[in-house]
Amino acid sequence: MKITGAKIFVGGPAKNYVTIKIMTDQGVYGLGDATLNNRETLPAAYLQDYLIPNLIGMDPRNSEDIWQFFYRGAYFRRGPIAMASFGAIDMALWDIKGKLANMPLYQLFGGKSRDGAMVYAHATGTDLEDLMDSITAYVEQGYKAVRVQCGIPGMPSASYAVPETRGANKNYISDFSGVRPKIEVWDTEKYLRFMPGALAEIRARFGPDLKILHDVHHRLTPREAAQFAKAVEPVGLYWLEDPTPAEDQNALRLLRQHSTVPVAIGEVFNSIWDCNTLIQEELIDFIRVAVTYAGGITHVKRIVDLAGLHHVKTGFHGAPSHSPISMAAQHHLNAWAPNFGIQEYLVLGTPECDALFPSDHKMENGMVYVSDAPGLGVDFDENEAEKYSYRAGSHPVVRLEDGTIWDY
Ligand code: KDG
Ligand code: MG
Repeated sequence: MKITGAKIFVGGPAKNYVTIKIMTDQGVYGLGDATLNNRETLPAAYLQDYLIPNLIGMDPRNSEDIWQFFYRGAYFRRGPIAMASFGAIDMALWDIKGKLANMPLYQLFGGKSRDGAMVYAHATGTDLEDLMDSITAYVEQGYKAVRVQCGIPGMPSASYAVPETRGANKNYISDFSGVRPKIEVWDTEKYLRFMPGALAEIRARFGPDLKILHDVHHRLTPREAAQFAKAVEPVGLYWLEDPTPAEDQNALRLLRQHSTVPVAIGEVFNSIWDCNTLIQEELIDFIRVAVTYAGGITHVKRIVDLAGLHHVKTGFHGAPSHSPISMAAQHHLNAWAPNFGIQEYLVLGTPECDALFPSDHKMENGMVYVSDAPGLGVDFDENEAEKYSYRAGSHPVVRLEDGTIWDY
């Protein structure tokens, strides 16, 4: 069996998805997602110029050898662009394998460990009451877990994932006005003064059962993160996400000495080498990698197994960054993983997105039910894809009030 060709598509509704379709001499094709927010043309070029010419003629069933060929053969290894590109090929090869076996991927991993996988939604508000309304709306839809982000009184501009106007939804993934970013202004002191009390009020309003998550988006120093974690301990958070910059893995030691709040990290990690110290030293409770940026199913499955040895659960990244193709790969991993924790979930659901990526993975009452269709269980409509093209976008850049650059 041989790979005969592959096509790349960049574009999508409200987002530039990078989709690969790998064709074979037996008519079976596989789909993969290489979307890398606001840098989408780079994995597309890596795939087109370097990886696809090598793929042609390879046996698609040898997904492990193909992964090793690209990873170890690259010499300059890792990094989000390369790993997103390898990840997309890997997903597509697993898709082909599942279709050949006539089985959904979770069966190839070892079968189901659960019927439905719990997901969390993103609640947000310009102020606490606006946020409470947003949480209420998700609770009424049956969500058991909600991430909460709130505007901070006196903060000079809206901060991460918080809209400028009440009741609005924030598209914090891409501002499509071009590659020059908007500037957001941040003030740690105001955040530290306000946020612990806000989280306590949310717990008081919604009671003990709601799983409350909060994302600091890498903005605190180790000492501030330890102070914050200690202050929010009585809230009983399900997790505290990215309290410190991801590069500084030592930062978590101080937090761990001062608090037992569960920590979730890893959405910007792209290999097992970024995770292994944090996992093996048991400095985190949830690993946030995504099949897209972390080398696909083959590599993420290794991370999940390592995590399982150290009481670390999965909490895969699922911001609208990822297309329904990589979300489908995660649905299969979530159905199987013995150490599954929770899934961030925001992608499916718009009619345009469903038309471009038809699938019967289902979301009900805050749970995802994986499809039983062979392979990934998601398709890609090339005619629909013609409606979309690449649009340049950017994430905001963050500065302190005096102009100093800070982490986004
Ligand atoms: O592109 C950046 C987003 O993926 C990120 O800001 C989302 O932090 C995020 C989250 O937890 O979903
Ligand atoms: Mg995050």
